Amino acid sequence: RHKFWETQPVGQFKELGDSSLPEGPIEPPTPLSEVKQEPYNLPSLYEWITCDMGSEHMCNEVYSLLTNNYVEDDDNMFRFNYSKEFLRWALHPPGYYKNWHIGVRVKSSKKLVAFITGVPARLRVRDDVVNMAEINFLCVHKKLRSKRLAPVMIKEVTRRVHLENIWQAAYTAGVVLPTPVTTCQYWHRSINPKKLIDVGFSRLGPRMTMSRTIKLYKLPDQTATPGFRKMEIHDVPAVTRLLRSYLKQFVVAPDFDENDVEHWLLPKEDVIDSFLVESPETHEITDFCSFYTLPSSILGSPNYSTLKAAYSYYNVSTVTPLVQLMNDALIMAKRKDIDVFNALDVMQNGTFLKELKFGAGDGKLHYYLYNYRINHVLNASELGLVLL
Ligand code: YNC
Ligand code: MG
Repeated sequence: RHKFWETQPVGQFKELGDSSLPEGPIEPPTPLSEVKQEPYNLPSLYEWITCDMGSEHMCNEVYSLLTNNYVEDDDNMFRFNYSKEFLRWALHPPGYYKNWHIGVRVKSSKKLVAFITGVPARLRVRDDVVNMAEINFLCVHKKLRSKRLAPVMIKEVTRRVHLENIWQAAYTAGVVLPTPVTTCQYWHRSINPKKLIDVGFSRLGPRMTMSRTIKLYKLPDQTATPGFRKMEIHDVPAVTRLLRSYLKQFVVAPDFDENDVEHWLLPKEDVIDSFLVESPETHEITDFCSFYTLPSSILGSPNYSTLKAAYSYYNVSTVTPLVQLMNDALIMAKRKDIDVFNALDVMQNGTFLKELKFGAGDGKLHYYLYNYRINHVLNASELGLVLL
């Protein structure tokens, strides 16, 4: 069934439910001298390149490959439109390796036709903190699909990760592969329902009029929580402590240090927004919320070309009720002209989704680990990880 994935060190479907297999790495590391030193072979018309995303020209090429060929919804109405600034942020975390940003181009024309990336991350699985790669942005040009290029891309990124003495990876996909660690569901909170209905993202509910729908999703102009403000650079130590202590409860979660928090959570215009609650009395940082901005191209609308979407990232509540904190996040998203606020049912998100009028989407997202076995499929609420 899975000619490629059956050959890889990942949990296989036939092992599901066999809890006699040990949790942890599936294969031991091999000596670095035994890692293949040359790139895998590509069909002869193509060549490998390393994509320097700091170069404006290269970043533009990657941006247009993804804008025209990356992930679409099941009905092909929307396609992710990661901005160039977002791509740079996603691919330049602390300690990143330039040669994990891999392109394939046509030798003769130099046209970029495929892409895959890895970035380093420390992930904790139960009590085990593991150096991993997070793999993302796998994309093959529409005209080159179903030619088994993807397995070569995956083997090449794996080789380059191994050369850095890293043997595990985490990734997400909309497709079912051997074997999900957990399967999550997307939930959507309409902020601009009129546009969402116009472009076919959502439909007018039964016995609902447009004006009743607009009223249903209306949000206050002002946030409710005293001491709610944008995160700033001097907040990095306090946010790191808050987040580290919060993420301990999940089975799989990132092991963020202050450098990671500065990179992944400090606000960056139209890429990542983060807010916190500073107690007006004690000046303690008690709560935190964040979302990233990832627009989608609208493929068939005469009226609009872009759907502005925000995605819930990491949120921590210790004093402010999570429902109130996330309602304040929705208000901030609305102020930024976001049309829809999306969230997965990971972490404690299940406790605010219905109350804040999120509706369940049809899209599923599967989380995977490479070369690390987990014996029981996790519940989404046991997952403390959001990948971009
Ligand atoms: C996918 N998304 O099952 P089998 S997510 C992984 N992730 O293999 P071909 C995928 N594998 O089943 P196409 C996959 N999609 O025969 C398909 N596959 O064993 C498997 N779409 O290859 C598939 N981006 O080249 C099959 O298929 C084999 O031409 C078929 O190319 C696939 O970034 C793709 O959805 C996805 O651009 C590139 O359809 C293409 O269709 C495309 O004939 C639109 O491939 C964009 C899209 C995927 C977004 C993502 C995460 C990727 C994770 C990759 C796995 C990483 C493993 C860990 C590596 C490091 C290890 C260390 C240490
Ligand atoms: Mg192919």
